[in-house]
Amino acid sequence: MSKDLSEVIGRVIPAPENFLSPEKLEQARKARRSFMGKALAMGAGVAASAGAATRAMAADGEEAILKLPEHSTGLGQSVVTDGYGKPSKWEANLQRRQSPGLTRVDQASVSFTPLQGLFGIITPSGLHFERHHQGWWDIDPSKHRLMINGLVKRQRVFTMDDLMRLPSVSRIHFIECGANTATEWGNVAVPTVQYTHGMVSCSEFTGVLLSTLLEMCGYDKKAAKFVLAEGADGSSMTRTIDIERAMDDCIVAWAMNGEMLRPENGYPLRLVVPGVQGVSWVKYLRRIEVGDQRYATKDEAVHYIDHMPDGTHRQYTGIQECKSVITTPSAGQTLLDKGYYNVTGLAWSGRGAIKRVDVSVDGGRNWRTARIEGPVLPKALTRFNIDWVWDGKPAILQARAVDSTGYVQPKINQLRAVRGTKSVYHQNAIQSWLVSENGEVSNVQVY
Ligand SMILES: Nc1nc2c(c(=O)[nH]1)N[C@H]1C(S)=C(S)[C@@H](COP(=O)(O)O)O[C@H]1N2
Ligand SMILES: [Mo]
Repeated sequence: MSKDLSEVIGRVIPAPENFLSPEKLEQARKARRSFMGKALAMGAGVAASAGAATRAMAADGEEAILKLPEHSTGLGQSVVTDGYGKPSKWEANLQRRQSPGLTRVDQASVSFTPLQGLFGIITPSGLHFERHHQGWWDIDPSKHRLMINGLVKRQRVFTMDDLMRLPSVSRIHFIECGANTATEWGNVAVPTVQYTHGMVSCSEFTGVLLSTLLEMCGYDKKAAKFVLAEGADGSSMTRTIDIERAMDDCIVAWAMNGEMLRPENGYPLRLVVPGVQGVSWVKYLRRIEVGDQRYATKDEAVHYIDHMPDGTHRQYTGIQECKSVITTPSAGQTLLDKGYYNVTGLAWSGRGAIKRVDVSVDGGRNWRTARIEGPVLPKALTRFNIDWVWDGKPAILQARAVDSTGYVQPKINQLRAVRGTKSVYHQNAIQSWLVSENGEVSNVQVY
C-alpha cells in the first residue's frame, strides 16, 4: 500500500452479536450517513449509539481528543481485588456461543469460538471452543489418576504430582473438531465464521510427552502397535492412536496458555494429539493402554466415520488436512465504506507448517499471496493478512492455504468429487464470503 491509508481506510461492523439484525444494520447505516453528513465530532458516539461496535476513524477536531475525559483527570480503580482478571466490559459481546442452527442439548453439545473477534494465533482460554459428549466436570486433581497398562513391563498409576514432576514441554498447537465446517457439506449457509469454523482453537499446551511415560513403563517396542486413550467422564471417550504418533509429539497436558487447563477443556489432564481431530484429544485422561491392534471403540467404529460414495466407510481418519478461512471480513459483518481493508484470517495443517496462503477477491479467478502476520509453527494456527481496496462492487473473498507437504487446500467441488455428499467430518474446502454492494457479507459456495 503506497497510498496514504488514512485517505482510504474502510470500516467493518464486526458482527458483535451472532450477526446483525436488519434493524441494527439500518441503525448503523443511518449513523454512518449522519456521520458523513456532519463530517465532524461524534464519530465514535454515533457509532456506539447504533449499538454496533465499529472501530471508527476519528474526525478532525472531535471532542474525544480535544476535551480531557474523566479517566484522564480522575482517580482510577484500585488493583483487581477479586484476583483473576477479566476482559473489558466493552468486549462483553465476544463470547463462545451455541449455534442458532443446531439443536441444543446442553450436555452433549458444542460452543463455538468467536473467530471473527480474535487476533494473532492464540485463542484466549475463556473463548476456547467446547465439545462435550456427556457434560464437563471440575475434577479434584488430588483424586485424579492416570494409569498406563497393557503391553508394558511396568504397569503404573500416576498422581498429578507424579506427572508434574516429570520433564515437561510447552508447545503451541491447534485443536479442531473433525466436524468443524461440517455444515458446508450440505451447502447450509451458516451465518457467521463463528459457526462455520469456530470448532478450532489454538493454545500453548504444557505437559509431559506421552513418549516419556511409555518409556518409563517399558512399553513393548516389538509388539506395541497402538495405544488406547480413555477419559474419566461418563461419555467413555476412548480413542485408538498409532504407536508412532504416540511416541512422536503427543503430550499428556495439564496446562493451557500458562495456567492449569480449564475444566471444560479437560482439567486436570488431557491428551494433546497435534494435527489430529479433536475427538482424539481425550479430556479428563485416566488411562493409556498399549496394545497390538486397533480397539474399534464406539467413538471410532460407529461415530467419527464418513460414508464414501462407493459404500465404504472412511474410518480411523485422524489428520486435519490443510485449511484456511478469512475471519474479517466474514459472513455476518458489514462493510460500511468503500476503501482499504486489511483482510485477515487463519490457516493451519495437521501435517505440518503453513507454507503459503493465497487470497482471491473475485471468487477464485485471481490470487495474490498474503502476508504472514506472526509465527509459523507446525500444527498451529497461522495468521495471514492482505491489502484490499473495496470498490463498492460485489466481491467474493477466498483464502487458499498450502502446507509444508505441498498439499493445496481444495475447492468444495474437488472435495465432493472424492468424498461424495454423505460425509460429516473433515471438510477442509476453500470458504467463500460474498460481499454485496450494500456491504453485507454472507456465506456462499463457489464451485
Ligand atoms: N473425555 C472426553 N474427551 C473428549 C470429549 C469428551 O466429550 N469427553 N470430546 C472430544 C471432542 S469430540 C473434541 S472436538 C474435543 C474438544 O475439546 P475442547 O472441549 O477442549 O474444545 O475433545 C475431545 N475429547
Ligand atoms: Mo469433536
